[in-house]
Amino acid sequence: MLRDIADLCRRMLAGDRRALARLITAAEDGGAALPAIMKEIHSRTGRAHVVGLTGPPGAGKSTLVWALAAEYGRLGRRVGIIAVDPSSPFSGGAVLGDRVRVPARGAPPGVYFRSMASRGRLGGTPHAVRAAVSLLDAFGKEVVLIETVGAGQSDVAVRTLAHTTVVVSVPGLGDDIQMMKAGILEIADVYAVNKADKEGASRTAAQLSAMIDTGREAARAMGADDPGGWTPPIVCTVATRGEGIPDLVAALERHRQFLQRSGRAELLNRAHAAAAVQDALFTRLEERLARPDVACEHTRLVDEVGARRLDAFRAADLLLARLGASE
Ligand SMILES: Nc1nc2c(ncn2[C@@H]2O[C@H](COP(=O)(O)OP(=O)(O)OP(=O)(O)O)[C@@H](O)[C@H]2O)c(=O)[nH]1
Ligand SMILES: [Mg+2]
Repeated sequence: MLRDIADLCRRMLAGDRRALARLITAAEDGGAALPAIMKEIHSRTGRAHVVGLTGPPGAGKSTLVWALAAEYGRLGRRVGIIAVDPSSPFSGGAVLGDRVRVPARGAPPGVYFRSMASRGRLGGTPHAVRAAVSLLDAFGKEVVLIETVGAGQSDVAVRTLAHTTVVVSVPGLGDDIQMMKAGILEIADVYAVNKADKEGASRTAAQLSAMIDTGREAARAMGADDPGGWTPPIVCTVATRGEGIPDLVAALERHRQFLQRSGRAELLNRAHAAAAVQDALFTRLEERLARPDVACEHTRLVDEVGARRLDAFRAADLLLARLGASE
């Protein structure tokens, strides 16, 4: 199987789309394929501009992603799209009927599209998405767009993959903005106010703008780092008609250039590497904990902690000692 992976990687690197698709599937299946893929391709990655789009269900993220891909295509850029489907019925199930999974007219030429289940993993974006981004990057995609639904942690996790994060909102979402304030608004490098053909787009844009100012003042008052000379632009779009899309692409390009110019690209690259190592470490740990002898000891220690005979940290130390010994 692992020899197959190496062979598929060679074919993918030579431009074979079917090999690319099979590798993403293998990454989704997890197991030993994932490390085998990363071993083959990691050194070939790091070139793509990875853009994460997040926002409330039904905001028009998919439509926007397709419009962006078409615009990048017109500019001669090679684009890959990953749509992370929430597997939880809680986040987005209600708007399923309204979803644009794949537009009827199909992908714009040269665009690779892939939908992936998030599997509801706590902590959001799973390894498979990270691997898929790496695969598209190694395949030669210059821009990778990732759509995640802004209803859980995955939208925050997307930052551990993306260079540029776009938060999509829609007019009249006063309450949602309140909700988003709590977390996801802060992660935006660029704001898109989509459905600008509806009432109240400029009011929503003004609210966002006021919120960015307040957030910055609060951050300054708390002595936080200066955001480094980047003010997140707010772009109004009508994704269904392609309006505002060239402006949005221009904003994404400006952010990419800002990252390069300011040295932040390096810092981001380091942060992404740290997140990848941490994920890999936890995966390895989970794998080892699943070994029958260790799993048995694990259960016993949990019982001990439950019975107040042992505290959780001591149990963890004992387990780690056991893992070291079982190497
Ligand atoms: N009026 C208007 N409708 C839009 C616009 N953009 C998208 N829509 C519509 O909004 C609905 C939802 O669009 P999607 O692109 O599926 O939204 P989404 O954010 O990807 O939705 P989920 O992935 O389900 O969270 C569809 O019926 C789109 O046609 C827009 O700019 N204006
Ligand atoms: Mg969608």
